[in-house]
Amino acid sequence: MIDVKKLISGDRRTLSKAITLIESSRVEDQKEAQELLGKILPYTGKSFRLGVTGSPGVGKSTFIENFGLHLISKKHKIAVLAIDPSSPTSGGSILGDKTRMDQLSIETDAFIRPSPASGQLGGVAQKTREAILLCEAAGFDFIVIETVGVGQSEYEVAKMVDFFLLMILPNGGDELQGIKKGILELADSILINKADGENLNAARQTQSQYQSGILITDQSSFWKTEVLLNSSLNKNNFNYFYTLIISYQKLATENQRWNEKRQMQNIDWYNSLIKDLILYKIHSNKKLNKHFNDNVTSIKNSTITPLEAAYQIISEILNIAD
Ligand SMILES: Nc1nc2c(ncn2[C@@H]2O[C@H](COP(=O)(O)OP(=O)(O)OP(=O)(O)O)[C@@H](O)[C@H]2O)c(=O)[nH]1
Ligand SMILES: [Mg+2]
Repeated sequence: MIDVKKLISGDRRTLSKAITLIESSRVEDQKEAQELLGKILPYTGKSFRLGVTGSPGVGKSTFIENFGLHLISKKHKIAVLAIDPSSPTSGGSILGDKTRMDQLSIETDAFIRPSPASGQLGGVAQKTREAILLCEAAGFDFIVIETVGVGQSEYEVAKMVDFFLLMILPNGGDELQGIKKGILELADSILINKADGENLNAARQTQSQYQSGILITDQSSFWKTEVLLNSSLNKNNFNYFYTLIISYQKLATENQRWNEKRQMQNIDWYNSLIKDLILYKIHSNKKLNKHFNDNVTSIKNSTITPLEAAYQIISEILNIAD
């Protein structure tokens, strides 16, 4: 059993145990996890949720570590959740080592955790949403989610944060770095990283390329996406980004966008949970699962249309529920 009072008082061991509980796929644990989430809900929602994405090695962890230390100097408490979509079974072993963030992890006002890469329900990031809530209940007022720009995880992260930061290397356009068009549009800020030493000129060029790209795509909005240069070698750089995102929070709140965005994200989450739950129910029921697989074969053989196949499954679910 998780001690809710201890969790809310900010006890990090209890927070770790609570995250392990929500990650568990055992039915009893899931039930307890849902009860726990219900109890802590009133203590959630008061953080700044920041998502950071970018290709492997762009410098996300280094940036987050230094930015995190800056946040702590500003009296914030920071939780870092790292999603590694590349290792669905091991729970993030590839990022594991690199997310140590040695300096940040020894701070009492920091909590760092590789996030589960897979849950029974939903995509790679599903459980991360619940982990965010737990960290908030434990009093962390800045939640940073790191994800590599691989697969779908960056889209999922964009849908659960208040501010989405895309990190890019100097030189070599988006295609070379595997950056998807859609991701550029979701970014609230673009950071050209490693803007130091020999890279500085290339970084400035990349910055102006992206700036002109954004001018074309930008809609009239309360927020204009900025393209910034960063070098994590210079520790003085972090105050600018801090000021930027705090001003975002202020503007978004004044424009009613802050809450509106979160409400929409929650409704989106609710919708995707329903879809995931239905699929989960199908696969965890022997008879339904067989019917489902038989239909897959029939669809391949063109002996049934996908629509008819879906109707069959849904009416079988409804019959079971009666
Ligand atoms: N010159 C320079 N090197 C940097 C900078 N930021 C990070 N690095 C180096 O780049 C390498 C990768 O940094 P990470 O922070 O691990 O990158 P990451 O994006 O978290 O990598 P993954 O988690 O593997 O996707 C490390 O060797 C860092 O020391 C920077 O601003 N300038
Ligand atoms: Mg990293």
